[in-house]
Amino acid sequence: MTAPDPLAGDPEVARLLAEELDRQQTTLQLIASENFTSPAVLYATASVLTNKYAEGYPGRRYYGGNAIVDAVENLARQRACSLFGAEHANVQPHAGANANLAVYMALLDPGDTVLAMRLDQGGHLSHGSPVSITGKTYRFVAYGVTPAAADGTGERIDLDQVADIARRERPKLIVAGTTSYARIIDPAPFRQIADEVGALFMFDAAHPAGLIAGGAHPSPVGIADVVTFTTHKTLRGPRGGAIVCRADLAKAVDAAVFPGLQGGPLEHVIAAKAVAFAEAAQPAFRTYAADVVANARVLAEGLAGEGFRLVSGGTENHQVIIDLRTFDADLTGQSAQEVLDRAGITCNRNQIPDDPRSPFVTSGLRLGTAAETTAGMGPAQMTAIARLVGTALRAPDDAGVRAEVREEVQALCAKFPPYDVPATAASPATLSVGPVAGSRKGAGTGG
Ligand code: DSN
Repeated sequence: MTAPDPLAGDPEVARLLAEELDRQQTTLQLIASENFTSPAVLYATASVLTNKYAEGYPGRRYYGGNAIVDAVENLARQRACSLFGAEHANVQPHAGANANLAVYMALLDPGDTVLAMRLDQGGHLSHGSPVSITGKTYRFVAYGVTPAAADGTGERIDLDQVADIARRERPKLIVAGTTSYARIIDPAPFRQIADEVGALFMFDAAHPAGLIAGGAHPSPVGIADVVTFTTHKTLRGPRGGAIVCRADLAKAVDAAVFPGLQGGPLEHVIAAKAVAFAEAAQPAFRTYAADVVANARVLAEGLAGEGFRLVSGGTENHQVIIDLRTFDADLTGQSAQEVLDRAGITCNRNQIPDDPRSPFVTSGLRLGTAAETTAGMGPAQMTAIARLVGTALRAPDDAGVRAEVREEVQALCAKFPPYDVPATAASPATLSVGPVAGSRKGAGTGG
């Protein structure tokens, strides 16, 4: 007997969810900040915990009925600490930007100086962009990357610049962490610079959190004073943020998240975070993290072979950043993203270092391998994807070429669907509201 469809009474939402499931099953998901969660994570996210108000922290809530919620949040905190070897975890931030803002609020006074990476160099809006509350509240000064070099050794975080600016500006906080950067970030030199100038050190691990948990990248925990991360990118959990820090900073960090910035925590998402932390502690996740990086390397080689210039000459993480200008001087990131979207290849445009175009138009594209590695794709598929990207972008206005690419994409996705449900499932609710009907395919064997 099939379970009744909980959305049968709301065909409009049911149809939209089914369409989105179909989109994820039949097109390539190459947005570097996305992933496919396990059905267990989906199940927890859709659980009755969404009904519960729980302002406060375990043992200190402002509402009754929180004994079970306390156990859920304690479990998530313990699992986060154990996964990252941290002294304290706050799992309440609704997003990475909230986590970053909470750390600033915990450690700084308005107007204090912070040194972080500039947005167009690979940093994040919440690292002091003038359009963000972070840039409006604190005095951010910015570092960037070294100039591009023909041999691919440039476009790395310019640590000399970080040190020079730190000595000159004496920031209270130094931030390491990026949103569009394809290299390993070593936390050690940042620590050294922070110590030299008497600054605190925050590492924003939003992108590499899963690679760190899986042992593919060095961990900043224990080196940085505070580490923020998102749970939905390489870490493959529900959409959200988290903070781990030294025990002596716990009180300030917790107070900044609540009541400083947020109201009631999303305990259903916190339960899903707990599930994801446990999944990331499994040996299979180490294989997954290594496969994500290996796949990105193959994708980068393939794209270089198609004639694209890659920012920093390649990759050491899950991202590949393309500078489109030498491939086609007239092709913007915005139009390339649209062309690929129509061909069934989902990615996002991105500014490249010193981009002459605006953040809305851009000269770059950012691709990531975290999601399709989860779906089970490996090196052969990465080589095929690079070819398909090259083919589509060499003929951006050719509908025939686009249709051919789209057909090949569909065939590829049919072999590696992220979820084990028919591509035309009546309702994706069967994936998320128990009993869980779907399972996730692949799960990062890279095969
Ligand atoms: N969404 C993040 C990313 O795509 O990297 C930025 O906020």
